[in-house]
Amino acid sequence: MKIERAYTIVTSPGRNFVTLKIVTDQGEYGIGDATLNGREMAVVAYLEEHVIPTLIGRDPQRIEDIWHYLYRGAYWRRGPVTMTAIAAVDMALWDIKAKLAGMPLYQLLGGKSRDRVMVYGHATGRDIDACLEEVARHVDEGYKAVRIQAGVPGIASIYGVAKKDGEPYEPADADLPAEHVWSTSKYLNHVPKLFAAVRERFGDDLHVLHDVHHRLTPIEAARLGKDVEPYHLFWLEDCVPAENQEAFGLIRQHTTTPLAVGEVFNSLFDAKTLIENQWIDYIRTTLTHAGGITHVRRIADLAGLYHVRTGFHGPTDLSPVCLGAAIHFDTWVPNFGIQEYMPHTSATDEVFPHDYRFENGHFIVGETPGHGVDIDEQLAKQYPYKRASLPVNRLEDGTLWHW
Ligand code: EZ4
Ligand code: CO
Repeated sequence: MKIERAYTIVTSPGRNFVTLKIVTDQGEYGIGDATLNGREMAVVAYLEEHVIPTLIGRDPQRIEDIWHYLYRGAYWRRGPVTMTAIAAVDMALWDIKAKLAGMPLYQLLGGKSRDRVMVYGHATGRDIDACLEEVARHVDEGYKAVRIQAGVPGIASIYGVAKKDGEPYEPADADLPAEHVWSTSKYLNHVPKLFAAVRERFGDDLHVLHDVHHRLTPIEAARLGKDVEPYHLFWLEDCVPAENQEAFGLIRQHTTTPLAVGEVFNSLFDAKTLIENQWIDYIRTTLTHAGGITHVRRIADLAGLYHVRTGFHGPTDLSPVCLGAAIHFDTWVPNFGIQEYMPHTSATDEVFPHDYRFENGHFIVGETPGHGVDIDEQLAKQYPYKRASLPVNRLEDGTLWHW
């Protein structure tokens, strides 16, 4: 069996998605998600110019060999563009292998470790009261876990909170980056009040999460972790940027609030020190941004040795292809923690037909051979690519900060 063709499909049903389709000489095909939010066309160029020409004629069943060919063989290792491109190939090849076996992907990985996959949804509001209403809506919809982000008095716009209620908080169509202004002190004073109000209204059982989006220094993160300890967070996410993995050692000495990190990681080596020192509790790196199933399962296996569990990134800037494959992985992986879930627009769901389903705060994996997600290429053509940028952040004095 040989790979006969491979090509990228770029579509924007609400936001940009890059999909790689690999077709064999026997007519079977697989698809992989190659979406790197805000840098989509860099991955398309990498795939088209440097990856696809090397795939033609190879045996699609040799996933491991192709992975190492693309990783070692590039000479230039790691990096989000490279690892997203490799991930798309890997995901498409696992899709093909599972289809050839006539099995849903989770069976090839080792079968079910659980019947359903707990997810967390996003509750956001411009102030605490609006936020509590959003939490209540999620509880009514069956969610057992909710990420909670509220506007902070004195800060005009903040990560995770839309300008108007009901709108997406990340503009998917900003041609050039918007600029936000950030105040650490106002934020640090406000967040404990938010979680006090959440526990007061919803009691102890709801799992609550919070994303700092890399905005603090280690000692500030240590303070926040301590201040929210009474409210028992499921996790505090990305409390500092993690290029310096040792920073987490300092935070860990100060707080028992569980720590999650890794949505921007692209390699095991981004997480190795964090995991081996038991400085984190959840690793967020999902399939699309870190070399696909082949690499992320190595991360998960290392994590498992140190009681670190998975909590995959699942925003709407990853396509249903990534989410579907992730749900298979979540169903299998022994050290599963939780799966992030931001519902895609109905236009996105129509372009990417899939067999996973949301039920009572959990995902239920599908039984279709492969990863269970397809792409309607005709429909995809109706949604042309449009350049989109994430915002940037500045401190009140103008210093460029982490967004
Ligand atoms: O800002 O995926 O936890 N989720 C997040 C996301 C990220 C986007 C960046 O592309 O932090 O909303
Ligand atoms: Co995040």
